[in-house]
Amino acid sequence: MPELLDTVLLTTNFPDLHLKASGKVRDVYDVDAGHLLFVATDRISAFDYILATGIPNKGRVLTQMSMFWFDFLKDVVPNHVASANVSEYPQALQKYADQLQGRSMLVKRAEMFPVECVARGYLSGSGWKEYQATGSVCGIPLPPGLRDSDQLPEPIFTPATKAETGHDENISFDRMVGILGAELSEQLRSLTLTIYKKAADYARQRGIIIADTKFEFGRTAAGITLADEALTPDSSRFWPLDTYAPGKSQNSYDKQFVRDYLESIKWNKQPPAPALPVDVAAKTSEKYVEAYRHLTGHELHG
Ligand code: PZK
Repeated sequence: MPELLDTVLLTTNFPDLHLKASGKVRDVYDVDAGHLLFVATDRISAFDYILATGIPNKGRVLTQMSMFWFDFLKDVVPNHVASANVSEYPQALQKYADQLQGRSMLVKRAEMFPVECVARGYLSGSGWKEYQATGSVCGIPLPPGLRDSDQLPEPIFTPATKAETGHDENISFDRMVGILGAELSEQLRSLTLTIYKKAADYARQRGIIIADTKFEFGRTAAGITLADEALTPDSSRFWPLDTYAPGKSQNSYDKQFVRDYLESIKWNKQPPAPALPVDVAAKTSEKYVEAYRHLTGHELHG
């Protein structure tokens, strides 16, 4: 069987580029007036911390899965991708081709909207907590009697903003309207639900429940544009369909081996975050590659 043998990348190293934004997993660099370089590393976070060990192939899976979804959704929403083929990137980036191949996208600079557009098709996480306390999620009343991880009667839109803590803070649709105005907020809500439904229907037929997902949109010459990563395990909750059983929290498609290991060593969830045993990292890598294969029908290449 052919092996995937790329180098694990924890930290990007582009000494002559300006780092515009850095997340737990992704780094974004300025390129020119119209473009940014978006790079997915192999970092993995669990319980809110970046672990000391990278996951082989994770950055390539995230990038190529986003590219799959951007193409899948291209007739519904324009996206920010200019190219993911390094040979088409500007000359100044060619010396980094080895670091960039397969894990990066040259993207069009967008004017980003400062609201995260979350769609939820199932009750989980902060949504489940809020529902237990209030019967609503982000001000949307839900029927009584729902259990942890139940499918909702209809997917809901639950916007959020980046709080000072770096955590996302759920906001009401009315607060979103206060930030972006009614017309744009309604367009983003409608678009978010349309693309979540289309993607989640497709994924469920291929054995993966996308319980919820976060989109980031901005404005480009093409109009409202889907940016960032899209519909990856890092921006979504992926659950394996074959073991789905509401009434309890679900196993994570991708991170379950990591969470189980961290629980087994009774890490106090304070820094420094531990390293992972090689077998835990390898099995986790296989889950990302498997998710890519299930969704796309293709092996992760190169
Ligand atoms: C942009 N982020 C979020 C934070 C990341 C990403 N096409 C674009 N145009 C302008 N700005 C952005 C994008 C995109 N995508 C997105 N920050 C800037 C973010 C941290 C790490 F990878």
